[in-house]
Amino acid sequence: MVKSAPPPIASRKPSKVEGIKENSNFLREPVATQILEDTTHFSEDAIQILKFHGSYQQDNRDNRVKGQEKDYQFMLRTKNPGGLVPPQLYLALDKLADEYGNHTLRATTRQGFQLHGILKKNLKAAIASIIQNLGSTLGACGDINRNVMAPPVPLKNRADYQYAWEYAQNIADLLSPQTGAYYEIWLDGEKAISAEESPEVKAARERNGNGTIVHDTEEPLYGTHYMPRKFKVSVTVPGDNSIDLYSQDLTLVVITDEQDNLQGFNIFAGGGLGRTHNKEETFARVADPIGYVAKDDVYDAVKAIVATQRDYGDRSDRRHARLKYLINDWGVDKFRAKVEEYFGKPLAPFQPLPEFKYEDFLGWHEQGDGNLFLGISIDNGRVKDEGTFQLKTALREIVEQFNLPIRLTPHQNLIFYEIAPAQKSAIQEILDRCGIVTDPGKIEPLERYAMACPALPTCGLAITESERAIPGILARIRTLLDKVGLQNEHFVVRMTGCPNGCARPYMAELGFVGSAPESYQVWLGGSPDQTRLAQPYVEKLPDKDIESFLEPIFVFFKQSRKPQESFGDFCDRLGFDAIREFVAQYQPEPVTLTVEPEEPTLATKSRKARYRVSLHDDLYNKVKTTATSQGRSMTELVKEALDAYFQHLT
Ligand code: SRM
Ligand code: SF4
Repeated sequence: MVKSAPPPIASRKPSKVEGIKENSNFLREPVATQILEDTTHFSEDAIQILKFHGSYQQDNRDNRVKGQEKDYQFMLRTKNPGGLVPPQLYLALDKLADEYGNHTLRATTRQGFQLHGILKKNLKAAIASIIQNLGSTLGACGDINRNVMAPPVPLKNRADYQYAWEYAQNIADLLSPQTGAYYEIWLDGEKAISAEESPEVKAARERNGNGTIVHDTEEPLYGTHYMPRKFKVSVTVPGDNSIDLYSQDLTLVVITDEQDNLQGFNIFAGGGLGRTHNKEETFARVADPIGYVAKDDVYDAVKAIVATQRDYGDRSDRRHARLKYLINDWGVDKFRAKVEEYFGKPLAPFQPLPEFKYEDFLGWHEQGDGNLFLGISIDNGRVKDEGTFQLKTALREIVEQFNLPIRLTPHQNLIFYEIAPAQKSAIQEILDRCGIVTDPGKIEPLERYAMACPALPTCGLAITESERAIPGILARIRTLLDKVGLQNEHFVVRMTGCPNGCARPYMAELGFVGSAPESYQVWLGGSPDQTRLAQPYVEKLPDKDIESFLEPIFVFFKQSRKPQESFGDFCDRLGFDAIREFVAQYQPEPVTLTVEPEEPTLATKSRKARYRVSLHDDLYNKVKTTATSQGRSMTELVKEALDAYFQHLT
């Protein structure tokens, strides 16, 4: 096979960020200079480079006041391959959240933690503390390989799961940036105390492999410009879709023989979800099967894919720069052929796989070696103390007392593992005392399977609320399901405050994507196991109209579903034309509003008078919303409206 030709000179002007990366001296400037300045925020160029160090400049959007400086603060994101958070790191993060952050931690959809609300003057101390406590934020954001995901379930008797953890860590090491900038800036040049990477990985990183390496640079794999855009990898086992594999740039699926020996990996590539409203050329896309690689060649194959995207990904238009667009524009065959040039030989054919399923591993389980694990649900990933709900306290106490490792899940939950059976009751006692439900059967299933991104007030790109809105919206959906006679029904609901898709709404059965203030684009038809892309059904659904919008669809589902068919599968099978047709002819059952006399009269007191008025949903909802917004009762409002009407008549 011929050596790969040098990358083409870009025919179009590179984007501004490409210049910022080139001038950064491998991620040093302008961050290194500006971190020493007594200011509240960084320059635009520094903000771009800071992302590679795992931090975003944000401002508290609740505190914006016209004419005043923004309330600048920083988000820090940790990189935890396979979701592993050692106990020491957890305690450090818990402390940092109180010392410098907003007193919460947020488990992310890629198995990391985020801290919010850190002031610039505290950023260095916070990052240094994370590094000194066995963590890292390097490459958690920016145009580089992001956190490598793997199923969080600690099944010690399943060799394939152990391989997934091992290779998630090794791929993370293989693709980690080599610049000294991170330790120079945040640790004053001290070397970090971190686990030694495997010599096999080190050798693989340095191997040239037909042009996968950029010679004579501090970053042999990335070069001066790093990747055209973020790059996302996961490693999983056949049948386990807890990592949402179809949404990743690159997924490796562990293939073992009958004796559980590792043989190699199936490769999927080209998934990605970010898009922009009203820009058809941007879209969510599911990954394609690419081929199979034997275990000894896996690092070279990963490097070949990274090099293909590095050299041929779009560097002029950042909206078209993800690997999914390259694969979409080229087609899988051309992409595979280019990867094989860098790889130096053909990829083997993709091996047959069972169906992929989603499981959340909540509650108490045996981990396969006599010890236990416990999956704890975290609503939208937010670890906090609030009233009688003391999740942050509970997690801290458990880690302090039992020194347990944590695996963050790709669904914003966490798993404690290596629990000796004798420790179970004491751990349960802490959780009970702190008001944390551990029996998954007792968690409202809509909440259990839902996810929402942070959105307002921290995310600069949010168009609508998400994390703060979803509890109310799920409660309204539950009320509606009860009303139409679907009491025990549940499905996967995911919400984001904008179309970037951080909570992977396009893979949900019901996806809400912020599209205008207080309005959402609604996606229907994803599968309960996240193996199929949903489709957009409406562009702008005002939050207040959720009930009147969903009711006919739920009624149609109830009437026409197959036994056990899920909501997403139903929408996909019937298609939007059939759903729209049903909705158009749907006559809602009238809702009864009880109007009571304001001041009971002697006559009515004795017989408890109640007068009933029937309203259709839209009018009922209008009355309800107006009454709520005015802080008045619905009865009062209806009475006033009727009085006005009769006055008008006379
Ligand atoms: Fe994301 C940008 C939060 C997972 C697609 N994402 C952002 C930023 C940093 C906003 C910004 O650029 O200013 C958000 C910070 C909000 C805040 O206040 O904390 C943000 N993304 C998140 C997290 C925290 C959401 C969560 O609920 O957990 C997730 C962090 C994961 C991690 O630990 O690394 C997160 N983001 C995702 C995912 C899901 C995934 O990776 O599995 C996606 C969709 C998959 C994909 O990448 O295609 C995702 N985030 C984006 C995009 C769109 C990328 C694109 O290709 O168009 C942006 C915007 C961008 O990159 O320009 C973005
Ligand atoms: Fe922000 Fe949009 Fe991501 Fe939500 S989906 S965190 S609003 S970028």
